[in-house]
Amino acid sequence: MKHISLTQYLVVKQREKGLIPAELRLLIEVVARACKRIGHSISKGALADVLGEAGTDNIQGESQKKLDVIANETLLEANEWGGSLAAMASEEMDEPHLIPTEYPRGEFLLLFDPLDGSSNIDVNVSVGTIFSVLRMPDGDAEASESSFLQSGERQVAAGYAVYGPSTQLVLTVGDGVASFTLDRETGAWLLTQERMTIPADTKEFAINASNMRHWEPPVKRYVDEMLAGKTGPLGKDYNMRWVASMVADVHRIMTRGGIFMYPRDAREPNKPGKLRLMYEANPMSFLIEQAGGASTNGLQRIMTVQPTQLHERVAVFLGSKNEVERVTRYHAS
Ligand code: P6P
Repeated sequence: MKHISLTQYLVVKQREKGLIPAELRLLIEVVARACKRIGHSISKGALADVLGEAGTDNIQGESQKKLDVIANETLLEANEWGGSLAAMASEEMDEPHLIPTEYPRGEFLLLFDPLDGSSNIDVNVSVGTIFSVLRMPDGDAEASESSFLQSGERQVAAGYAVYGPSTQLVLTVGDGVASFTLDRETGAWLLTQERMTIPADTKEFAINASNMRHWEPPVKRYVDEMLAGKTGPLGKDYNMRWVASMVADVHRIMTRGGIFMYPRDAREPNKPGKLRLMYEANPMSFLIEQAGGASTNGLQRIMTVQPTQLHERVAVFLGSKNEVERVTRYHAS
């Protein structure tokens, strides 16, 4: 079966649907190429000096893996000369990275978690790169943190690369979700699914159940009801998955449905959750909604949350629409 390339897919979106300007198409292609390089670094594993700790911490106070730093630098170097961007922001950097003055600046802002799930790297479990694209606000002469503080509804593109048994790129530019598989022989991203859709119902949930004693009542009620199975209030048996790599868990849901939850819990009650709004929850929410799913923080659509800080956290309930609506309803009552 002939698969079209990422470039051809994007040219069609640009030419036939006028959906994306050439600058955005170029940006997405460059990000996809950087993901290819990140995947290549990861695949070397212990054969190259890329595993283990970098010996530094990021803004979150989390120790950085060597590959966190490598992935971040790969994305910065790939994207700073192209002319599409005004600035970039990353989980691994305290402040936004302005495009150096020797390069032309463009109208887009790129945000990314360069290597999500990196604690899984040393045990060879799937990890990924998450990215989100916003426009520079009109009137901002130079990008600053405040330029990035836009709700998720203002994203013009979002996607992730998942470095698993196969390397895949999942992307939306606001016209549904397409997935591409890396052909390692030719280095091409080939379209392998034109339109990903998430079933409205599911029998599979994803949460770190070791935190059960810390959950808030609506989450406890919902998970207890699923655990009650066929004879319980939900009338069916559920299965559980938790990869502890958001990209891998979300990719499973994009592929076959399910609900992913990372709620606020009593371990750190002053924090709304663990995951980051701007470069984890928002891009994943854009993809999930474009595939017919739902994504809330328990109270509202994640993509309507108005950010106040670049690295702020948010509670996440995303996936099969009917299940997300249920657990969100439980928060309201
Ligand atoms: P826990 C990885 O560290 C991450 O940011 C997400 O990719 C993942 O879903 C979550 O944290 C796992 O958290 O508390 O289960 O280790």
